[in-house]
Amino acid sequence: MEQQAKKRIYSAIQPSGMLTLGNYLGALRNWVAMQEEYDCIYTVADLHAITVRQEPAKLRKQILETYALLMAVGIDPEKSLLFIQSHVAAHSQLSWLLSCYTQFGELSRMTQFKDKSAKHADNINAGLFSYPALMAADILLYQADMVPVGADQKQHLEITRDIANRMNNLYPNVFTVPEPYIPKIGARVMSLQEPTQKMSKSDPNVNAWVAILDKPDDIMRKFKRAVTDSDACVRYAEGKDGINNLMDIYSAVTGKNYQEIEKEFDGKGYGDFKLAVGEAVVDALRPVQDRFYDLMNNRDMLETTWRSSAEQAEAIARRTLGKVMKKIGFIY
Ligand code: ATP
Ligand code: LTN
Repeated sequence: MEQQAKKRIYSAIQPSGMLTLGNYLGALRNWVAMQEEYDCIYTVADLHAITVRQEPAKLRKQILETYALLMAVGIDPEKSLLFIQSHVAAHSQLSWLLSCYTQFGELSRMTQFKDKSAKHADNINAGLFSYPALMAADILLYQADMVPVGADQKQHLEITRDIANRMNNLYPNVFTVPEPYIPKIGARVMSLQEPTQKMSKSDPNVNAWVAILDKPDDIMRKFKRAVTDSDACVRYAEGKDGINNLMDIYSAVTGKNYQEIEKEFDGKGYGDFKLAVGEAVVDALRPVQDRFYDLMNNRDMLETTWRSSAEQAEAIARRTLGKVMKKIGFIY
């Protein structure tokens, strides 16, 4: 019997500074798990990053670190493609083509555009506005079947689907219309200081979030200071947002369920629990950090890896770009 091809997954992350425990438990751990079942293509979205002003040396460092960190968490370039978006020119090329099939009105409705243009009022550039056309190009170039995205990117995936359907109506079968992928497991990690808000690296209060590369002492300090409640009993319940969040984190890194955690800390105070969560997170991140620093000392290997992945990606991307250009009417 002919073997059915694996479904293809595409995802990307911007190299916009420190990745957090939220990015790790909510997104990257799933990226790693999906490699076993799917044909995965992962990208460091550096072209997206310049929609807000970047300092050249800092951007270069962040692209390199984000790439190394993706390998350190377990993305395996032998199993998946892992490359830097700007290394495959077809992303920019298809983005232009798609932007001519994307309407001003629909781009104006994007909440990320509205938020970011309010935040960067001095630099509301055309790239920030047409950001979704580049994201659609990323996904559609590889004819991806599924895209794992968090809540904040759902609207961008919707517009990608609209663009793909519009193109398919004009030029039959040009694109696969991607589905959102909702992972089976996936923690939503909340701020350690305001546990009703999601943990976010752009939070100016550094005690609210844990970076994947934070030192053990800093991780322990942040957990010791985590906001809890006055109930003094480790149990999962409505209104106990701080404790619920710590239980979710503990569960995600140890594999224990709520019942097991409640039993383990029966009769113990929050102090003991916070220490245990901190230590479990330190233990979970230690191998990632060790691999990261090894990789950063091996720049040649990183370069060889991203080049090889980009070459393989390019072969797929050029095929799609050629098809689109021919259908539109270019002499290709
Ligand atoms: P920012 O805080 O600057 O908006 P971010 O930390 O939300 O950035 P993104 O780059 O927008 O990070 O997200 C990358 C991926 O990580 C997305 O898939 C997103 O859903 C996931 N993610 C980010 N924060 C969390 C969190 N606290 N819990 C679970 N998943 C998260
Ligand atoms: N916009 C996304 C990153 C991103 C992406 C993509 C995600 C760029 N291209 C394609 C999924 C598919 C973000 O900022 N999180």
